[in-house]
Amino acid sequence: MAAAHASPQRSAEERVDAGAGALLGTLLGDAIGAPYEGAAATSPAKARQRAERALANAPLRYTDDTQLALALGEHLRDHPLVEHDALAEGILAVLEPWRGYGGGMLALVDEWRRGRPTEEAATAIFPDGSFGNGAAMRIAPVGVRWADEPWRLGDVAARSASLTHAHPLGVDAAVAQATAVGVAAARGRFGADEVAYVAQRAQQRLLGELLRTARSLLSDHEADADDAVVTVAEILGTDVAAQHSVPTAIWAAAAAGDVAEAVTLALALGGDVDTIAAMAGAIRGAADGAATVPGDWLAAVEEPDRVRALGEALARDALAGDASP
Ligand code: F2R
Ligand code: MG
Ligand code: MG
Repeated sequence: MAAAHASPQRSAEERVDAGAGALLGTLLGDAIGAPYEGAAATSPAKARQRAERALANAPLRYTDDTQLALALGEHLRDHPLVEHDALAEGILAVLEPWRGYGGGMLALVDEWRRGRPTEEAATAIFPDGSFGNGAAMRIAPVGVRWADEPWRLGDVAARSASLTHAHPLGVDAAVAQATAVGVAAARGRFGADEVAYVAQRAQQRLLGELLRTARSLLSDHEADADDAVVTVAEILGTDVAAQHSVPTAIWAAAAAGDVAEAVTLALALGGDVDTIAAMAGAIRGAADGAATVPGDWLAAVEEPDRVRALGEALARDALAGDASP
């Protein structure tokens, strides 16, 4: 087995809690962020009010981010290396369009339904493939499952992404997000050093530059300052393009002290809030564990027990260290 991101091992109990934290962070960011998808950037103080207003409207439904993370996580239990046709079948079996899906993604699954081979369908809607953040938003399960084997994590993340988001930036950003979750789970921390680690592994020059910028923004600003959040939103972007939301989420995860703060920073950043919050929450949850997630937040969202159980199961599969189903 390859080194776990060149770091000391966490205990098995911590790793299982980290697996649950990564998936619960996805769920919380998605469900609490969803009412604000498309909102303008605001101050951290006003973002805390956004969170309170969302929580007052419980139960909060999750959206495509969590629905697809669940589909991918359940797929990985039987297909730890990812198998395109089986993953497409798993997505088709659960996809509920009312949860809010990207237009390209819905058109792509229609191609699958018509029987188009998955390899062809991946470039049927956008000739270079989608660079939307849909592959990155769902990828926390890969980070949990392959946290101990960084090279395999990259391969599996890329394969899971290319099914639906074949553009090189869609794939590379999903690998970066999976790497962030994996290194956070393995090391039990996610700060400037870990952002640098993720940036070093980027294949696409633009993504690498944006990740290095995210790292430098960490030392330039106090995360809780109003101008810091607006500056980060302007420099890194907050839109649905993977390259304009994955580095932003990675900044929020590294700037935050826990899952709740990571989600609140995403609420302040605005733009594709549910997705940035889901990705930042996943990384912070992997670093800090499910035990740090506020109980009242968990009580407000849909299916926390199912999500926790899947995260724990994937972490146990990782600890067992066997890729054969
Ligand atoms: N779709 C939404 N939110 C809007 C609807 C929610 C609303 N609340 C409601 O009630 O209806 N959110 C979700 O979509 C994002 C993830 O999208 P994904 O899966 O990446 O989709 P897609 O279609 O592949 O890409 C998104 C858009 O990006 C542009 N694009 C992508 N690749 C492109 C390319 N090669 N060339 C040109 N444009 C490209 C297109 O505009 C795509 O539609 C998340 O926010 C999730 O929460
Ligand atoms: Mg969504
Ligand atoms: Mg979104």
